Amino acid sequence: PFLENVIAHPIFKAGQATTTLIDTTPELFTFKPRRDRATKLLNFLGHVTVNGNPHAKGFRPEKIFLPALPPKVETPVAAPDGTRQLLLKLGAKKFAEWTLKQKRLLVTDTTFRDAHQSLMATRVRSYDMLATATAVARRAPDLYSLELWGGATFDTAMRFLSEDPWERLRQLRARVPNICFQMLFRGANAVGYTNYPDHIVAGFVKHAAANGMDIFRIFDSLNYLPNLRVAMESVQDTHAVCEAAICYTGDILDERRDKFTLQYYVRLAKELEKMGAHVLAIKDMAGLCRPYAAQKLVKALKDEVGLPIHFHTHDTSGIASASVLRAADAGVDIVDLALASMSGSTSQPNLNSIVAALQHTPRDTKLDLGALNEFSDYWEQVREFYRPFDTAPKTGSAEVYLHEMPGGQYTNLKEQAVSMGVSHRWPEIARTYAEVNALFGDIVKVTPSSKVVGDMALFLFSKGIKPADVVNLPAGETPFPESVIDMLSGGLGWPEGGWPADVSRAVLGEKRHKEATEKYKASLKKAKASAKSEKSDGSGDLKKLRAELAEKLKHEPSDDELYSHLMYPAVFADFAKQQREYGDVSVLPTPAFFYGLKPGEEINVEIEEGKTLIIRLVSIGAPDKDGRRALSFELNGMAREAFIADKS
Ligand code: PYR
Repeated sequence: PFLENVIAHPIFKAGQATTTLIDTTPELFTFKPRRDRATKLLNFLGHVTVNGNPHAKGFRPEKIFLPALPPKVETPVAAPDGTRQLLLKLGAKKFAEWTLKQKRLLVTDTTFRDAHQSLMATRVRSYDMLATATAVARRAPDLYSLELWGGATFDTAMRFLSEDPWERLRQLRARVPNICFQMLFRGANAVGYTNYPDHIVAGFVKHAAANGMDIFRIFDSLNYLPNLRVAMESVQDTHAVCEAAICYTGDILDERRDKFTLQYYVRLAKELEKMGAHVLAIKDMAGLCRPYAAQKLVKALKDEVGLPIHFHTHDTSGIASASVLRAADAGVDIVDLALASMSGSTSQPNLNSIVAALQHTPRDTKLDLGALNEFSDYWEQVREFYRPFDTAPKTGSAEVYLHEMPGGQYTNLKEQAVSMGVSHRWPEIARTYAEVNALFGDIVKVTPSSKVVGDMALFLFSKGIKPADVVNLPAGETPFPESVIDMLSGGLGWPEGGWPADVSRAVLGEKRHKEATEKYKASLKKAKASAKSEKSDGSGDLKKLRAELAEKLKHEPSDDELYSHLMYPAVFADFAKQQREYGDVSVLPTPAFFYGLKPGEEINVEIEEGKTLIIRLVSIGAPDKDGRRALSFELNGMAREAFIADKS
């Protein structure tokens, strides 16, 4: 440490050190305690063991979890080439043509992203994905893609798991060199909840593609297409596939619902084709696309649009597999499915069973069912670790056709109801959600518009205001949630036909309502006038933002840090602090991360390739007079202690 201090000293650095430096510079003898990685991890484990992980909702399991056994890999067999090599060889356009020519039904496995976003509030850690990733690359190389990033994963990785989302992407890429990686991208909202300036969206896309992302599914939460343009063009500037989505809501078979008709979706799809999409996604985020509607929609789109079609749905109703099979019959090219033990309910339909259903038929997926079943066995064990978050409904329910809530929102809103102490009134809340949708003029509901509907529903519910009565409230005088005010002011873009005037007036007040109406009219003109976005390069602004962040971090930020900060400034700041304090906690096994260790429990922690710590908790001491407990550990057989303030 003394030499480190000398070397780090400004006088030494400036090459002006003489032998008197030591005598004249007493601070050289103050040593920062060396907090190596192991010490930091022991402190983290100590804190969680004594006080619980603040993100584990107070759940303290009695048992010691056995590690989940990852699926077998026949080493050293290298991963065979897959869609990633094909994409890199052909380029996105030709890759899309290849996609179109495949007879087999192509499959995206959503286990690493939407499945856990929709079942377990997006809590699955990199650790559990990495443990099976090598097997996936070798034993399911015929998957079309792995959806593993974007959506809510970016935020929750930092916020609840103390993990760097960029590291997750790179580590998975290193283990899966052969299957295309796919992410969900919220158009102008990127991976956040608000609209970002064009150059931030463009910079984010470029950085993600450079770190291994291959397919970007881009959507807008109101199907407001101008919001897709910058992201779509940015993806087109990389090697990656630009998959543009139409978000599906309503029911095209119901003639009384004349807003979201077959013609509406076909028109959007044609627009997206013109905007340069390589692939078209049907994003049925709530699982509303019933089997015969799926068939009709896919057939119409296959007839009218020349792009490969990728069908995404959720099994909230319990019959989404039927929709997948009908879509397959109608010629859909790719479908999203989740491994058996991570499927069903608000997640995607069952990948393993669909593979089995299509065996020996013209749309046989050619995937290895035995391997998929082993993967599913692995996730069945892993899912146990996430019990406190695993709150999805146990069975399918036709209630979804009433409330139209996205799979990813359902468990979240229910959690909010629990925290407000009104979970027993869930059916009323679900009904209020549906009524708020009607109040807003029947809109597409997906992040972030779905969150606004949820915010409004909880607000009205807690105030005892009926949604239908909102238009009778004095204009602009009720303290509606900020998200509602922003959305009706055009902050997210515009729904088909704009917002209902009476609702806009009641929420915004007369003056702001008039301004919003003008803004809406201008947007209609602009949408017609501009064929291409007028994307500024924004490099000056990024430079400034970078400098501001450098000031905060006290070092030059990397691109990872810059984009994490730009998306979630407060969350990123907390995450960076946590990292300084405890280091990289993503290396810990999941039960240890959430629940700490029990006396006698031992874990292996690989802190880098080939460097493993064996950590054993020996005992937990009684609190001393200051309320601190001494925890005795063995670290690779050597005794170590950590002193932890007991706040429990
Ligand atoms: C998301 O934006 O996170 C969705 O899953 C729709």
